[in-house]
Amino acid sequence: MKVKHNNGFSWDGSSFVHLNEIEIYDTNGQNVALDGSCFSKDIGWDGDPNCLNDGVVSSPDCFSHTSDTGPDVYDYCVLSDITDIERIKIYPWVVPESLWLLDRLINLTVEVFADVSGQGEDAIFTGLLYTYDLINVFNSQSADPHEELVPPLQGIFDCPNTTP
Ligand SMILES: [Ca+2]
Repeated sequence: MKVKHNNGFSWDGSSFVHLNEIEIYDTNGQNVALDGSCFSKDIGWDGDPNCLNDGVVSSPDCFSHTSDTGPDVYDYCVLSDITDIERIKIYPWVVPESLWLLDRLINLTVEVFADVSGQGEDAIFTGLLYTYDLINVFNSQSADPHEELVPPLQGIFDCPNTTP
């Protein structure tokens, strides 16, 4: 499950991806992201993608942060098992004294894939199952997490590689 910048507008060119937590719930209401592994395309500015699934949703000090900017940067989490995803909840990185940072996240796309190989900037995502945009959901006026209900995923795809 991948969060990236959309190819449309960005705030100022400093369009990093920086998030606080990604929760991925199965149909039993369990946050299975906690058992997965999370990554950033590349890492800068003291970012740590392990903060994306550490169960802490509001720490200004533990966050992901890409090194690159632009439409091709992303964070993603790989689940440890085949999962029926019911909903996804994304918490942006919020620094109370610097809410303007949230304006970098005004145009995101979320994608759910069946599989990923490689890692970080070499990750290759295959089998796109579901996608949605988060346009102006996160900004300096809106720091709340966003929850998306994911419809039952249908289609035919190869068995995923569940080894991060
Ligand atoms: Ca966290």
